[in-house]
Amino acid sequence: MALRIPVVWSDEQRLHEPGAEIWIGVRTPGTEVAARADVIRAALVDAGAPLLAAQPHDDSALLAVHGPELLAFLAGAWASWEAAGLPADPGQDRVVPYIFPVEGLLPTGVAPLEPAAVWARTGFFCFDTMTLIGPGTWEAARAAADVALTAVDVALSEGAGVAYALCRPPGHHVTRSLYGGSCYLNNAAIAAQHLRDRGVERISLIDIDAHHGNGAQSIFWERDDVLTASVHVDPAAGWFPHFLGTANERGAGAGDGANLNLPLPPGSGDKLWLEAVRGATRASQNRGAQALVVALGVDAAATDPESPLQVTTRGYREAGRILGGCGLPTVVVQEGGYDLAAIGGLVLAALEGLEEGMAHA
Ligand code: SP5
Ligand code: ZN
Repeated sequence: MALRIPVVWSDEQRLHEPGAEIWIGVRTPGTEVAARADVIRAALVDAGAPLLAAQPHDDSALLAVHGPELLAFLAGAWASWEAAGLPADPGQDRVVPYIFPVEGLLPTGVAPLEPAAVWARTGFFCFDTMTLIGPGTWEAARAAADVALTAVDVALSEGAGVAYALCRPPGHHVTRSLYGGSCYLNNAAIAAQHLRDRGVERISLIDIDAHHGNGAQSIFWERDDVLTASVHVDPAAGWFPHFLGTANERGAGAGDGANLNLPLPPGSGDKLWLEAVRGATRASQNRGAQALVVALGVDAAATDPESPLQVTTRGYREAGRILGGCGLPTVVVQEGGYDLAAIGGLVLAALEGLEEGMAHA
């Protein structure tokens, strides 16, 4: 039977070419490549899924989640880098940071200067050295946000109830004011906020990428209208994003109790991972969620080069069933997943499971 979930896509997303990742000072090949989206799209189209073009949305939908300074930086970063001549001298063809305004550098009450030097500005907006900007990066990231926003509109439209946003570059590591982790705009958080702005009062954002969904956690930290839950390999065991993602982080103020982290030991397989997915789903039901955003990374798969989790294709199918079992309007947003030979089948399995789960809800 054909997959019925509409797949939202924009060709402009292919324009981002990371070129490389700078890891411990070494220039290694970029992992978040356009071919990722190509193989996922091919698998879904082969399975019969309808493909929809993203519709342009106003910047206001991005500004509801991100600071205007971050958006202005991202939109102009490549042009400034090029105008400063940096691709020729010293020969760096991507925008990359070198100094960061980390907390301990600044006396209490002293805010960092926004650097005047082009080469220092990147560290004001970016938290790692892995997430490079080239000529088409902004166009692609902006298109990915439109893909997520369009998926919300489709899911809320008569009859659909569900849509898959084939976003690339991914987004779940981006906070209100900082990008990183191969991500530039937080597509899933933008989708959740768009659901709120279209009148859905309580949302759950469940992140099953192998890495902690630190971006949405931070963006919705003090809010109780968007539950954020993340199932990920334990950062305390040595994994990205290293500095946060523990179970102690529960939200604050009005959002106290509205963030749920479910870190798993490296090597965890279907059993532990699916228990955590069930835990996130239960929490979402207990809080009375009326719509679901799923940040779907398929890098928890056993063959993925970027994570030590050992989830199978059957595991991803079952996760889809569990999430679909909520019977809520659902927007699935693509995050990580780097094994080009596997990710098409993994996303397809998750979406087939979701469709099954929704049918039985
Ligand atoms: C969206 C997403 O899945 N982002 C994950 C980014 C995690 N990157 C951390 C990379 C850690 C270093 N890995 C060494 C690979 C060298 N190319
Ligand atoms: Zn990931």
